[in-house]
Amino acid sequence: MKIILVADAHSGSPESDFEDFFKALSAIPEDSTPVIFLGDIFDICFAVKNCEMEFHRRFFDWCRKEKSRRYVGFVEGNREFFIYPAEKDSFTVLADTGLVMDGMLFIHGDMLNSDDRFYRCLRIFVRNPLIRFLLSVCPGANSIVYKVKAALKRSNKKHKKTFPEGLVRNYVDKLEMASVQRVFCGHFHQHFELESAVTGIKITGIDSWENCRKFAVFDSESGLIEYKSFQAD
Ligand SMILES: [Mn+2]
Repeated sequence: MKIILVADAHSGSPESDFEDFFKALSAIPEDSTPVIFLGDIFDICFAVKNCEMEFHRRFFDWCRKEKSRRYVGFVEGNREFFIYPAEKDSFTVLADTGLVMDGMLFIHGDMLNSDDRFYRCLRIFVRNPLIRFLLSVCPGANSIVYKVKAALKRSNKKHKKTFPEGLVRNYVDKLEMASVQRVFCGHFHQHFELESAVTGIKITGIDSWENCRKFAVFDSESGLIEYKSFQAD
């Protein structure tokens, strides 16, 4: 079985506009190959009234249509808020932290870095029903959204300079999910593979669409990943 993995498009920012991403998405062959989104598909997305943009809706509509022919999974990234559970009808499976399919665990990857305390606090602060309610009733909500985005950028920059190999290794060494053999994540904007000597679990980091303009295709029979650019004929 093949699975298309899409990570970190960060679409909707000036550097990575949504139209380019949507073109690639629309060029995915019309078959039953599952597609799993590993988060940060949007540069920022609050799936709340007053904050939602037209292109967010176009993406959710595409997923809702596609889920009738294929499995469409979505794991929220650290730039995405309240998609879970609001958009659960748009996907086959929608997860806020991770989704499991056939012995594979799909996560965004933002929670691997246990050193990033500021981020962990911010995550708890922003992801709560009160904030969600305030955003939905406040007409100036978009300006708050951009403040959160700026704070995330500062925090991520500090922790993105070097790839935290030790932390990633530590995560798979300690992972206790009996059915899981392989883990896939985005977030680090680079391709990597690590195998735990303790649990034997392999973790694969998927390069970002923002960087490489390609989607990853995982072949579960060979265990290999190939990056492909999808373009309309
Ligand atoms: Mn991320």
